Amino acid sequence: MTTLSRSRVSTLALLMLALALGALLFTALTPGGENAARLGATADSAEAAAAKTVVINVADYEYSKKTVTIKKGQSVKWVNKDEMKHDATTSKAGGPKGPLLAKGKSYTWKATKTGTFKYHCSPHPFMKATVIVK
Ligand SMILES: [Cu+2]
Repeated sequence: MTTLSRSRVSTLALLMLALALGALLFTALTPGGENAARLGATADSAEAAAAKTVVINVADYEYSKKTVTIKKGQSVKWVNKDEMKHDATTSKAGGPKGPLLAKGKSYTWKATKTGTFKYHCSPHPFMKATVIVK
């Protein structure tokens, strides 16, 4: 073997190694075809669900959003950030009727009827807000 061909061989070997490493890295970093499709679908549906849910924080005896307008089929999620327990409830049929939430707990209500739902907090009737479902 001449010096030239030996160097050509080692260059080829290096290239092969680089390709193999690259392929390995690619495999490690990107999920396989079927998995990718499944992961994509999961991400999409999670995203769609998130887009359909309006989050209202309850803090300092207040609902963070006084009026929210959503479409039928969308959800509203109340998250209690207070040490005090709160809920979000209404006597109106089809409206939210959440349980008393301890700090960090949440209640999700899916709007199945159109209408204007004024709701309040049972132990603190001065806490009021409205969800409009169109
Ligand atoms: Cu309250």
